[in-house]
Amino acid sequence: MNTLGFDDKIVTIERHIQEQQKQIPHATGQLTGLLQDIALAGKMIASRTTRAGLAEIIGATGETNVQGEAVQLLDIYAHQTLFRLNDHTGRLCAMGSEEEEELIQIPDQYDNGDYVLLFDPLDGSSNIGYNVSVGTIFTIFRRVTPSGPGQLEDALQPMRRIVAAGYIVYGSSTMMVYSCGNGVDGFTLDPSVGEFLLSHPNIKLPAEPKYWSGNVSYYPTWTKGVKAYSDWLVNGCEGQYNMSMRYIGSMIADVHRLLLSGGIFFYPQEAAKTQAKLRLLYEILPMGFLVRQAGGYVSNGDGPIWDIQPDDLHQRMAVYMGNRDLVEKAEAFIAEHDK
Ligand code: AHM
Ligand code: MG
Repeated sequence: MNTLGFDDKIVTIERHIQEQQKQIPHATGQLTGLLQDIALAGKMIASRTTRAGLAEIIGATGETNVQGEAVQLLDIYAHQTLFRLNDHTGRLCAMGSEEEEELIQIPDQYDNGDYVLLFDPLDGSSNIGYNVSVGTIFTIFRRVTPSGPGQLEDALQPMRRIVAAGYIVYGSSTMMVYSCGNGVDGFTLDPSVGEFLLSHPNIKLPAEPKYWSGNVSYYPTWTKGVKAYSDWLVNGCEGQYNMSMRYIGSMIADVHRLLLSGGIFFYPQEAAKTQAKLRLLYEILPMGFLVRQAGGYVSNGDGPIWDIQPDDLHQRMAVYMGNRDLVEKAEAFIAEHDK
């Protein structure tokens, strides 16, 4: 038994990505390089987040991003690291970032490639000041336009078209979790050698859910159906499940826990608003893809998100993800009270 707790072999993320690529039809090696560069970006960002308590690094820049939120210095560092590692490789035809309003084009001097990379450079960044886990979320699509600079339609694709998605969570340890559509695998960064090593192979949501996770301080703003669902959870699910409640307020950390413990993570729409908070492309599609790959179900409260066609880079949506029966229960309450 080695120190990571598995018996026979040590698998680096590089090796794992190469093996995954063999199973993807028409893969040329570009995807392998792209995922490896994302892992490298994760290591570079991790080295900064662990120093985030230092005065010169932490703190807001004084600017607001396109979502109207205060921009943290680490957000910018994470965004620029991802951009600068990927703009010149010839693998991408465009990028999209939660921190940028428009689709990001590949600079003219570099070649355009077959893929589009979308990322939330530092999810949960409002938590940095509290030393709470934050993370980078990414999605990779194959372009749909034939060649040249990427277009909006290359980025606006549904969950079912994702080629690869994942996240790097900067917590008590740094982990990269990703899927190319063949299950979900998790790697822990060994800082002494600077490598992500396979520590959580083939992650599946446990059948016995452990935690439900939603910000109940918004209860007064919710619809009757969401209130009824939340009441059902708070009151012990009529004895059907033995769950406790956890909510970090950093989606990446809440969904990471969900993947390992089972349960439900939900962020509903406020009754009076037309849009919810979480971003479809940058947060819901990639994290939902992983939950689905781990055996779960992802809904907007009305039905599956799997086929929903995004219509805007920064579109927001309600989301319920986790063990299928718990998500379907939410849908049932919403159907009963809100329709
Ligand atoms: P961010 O991308 O600006 O960090 O915002 C998204 C975060 C999610 O990580 C988290 O699930 C949510 O906002 C928490 O929101 P709230 O504080 O309203 O519960
Ligand atoms: Mg985010």
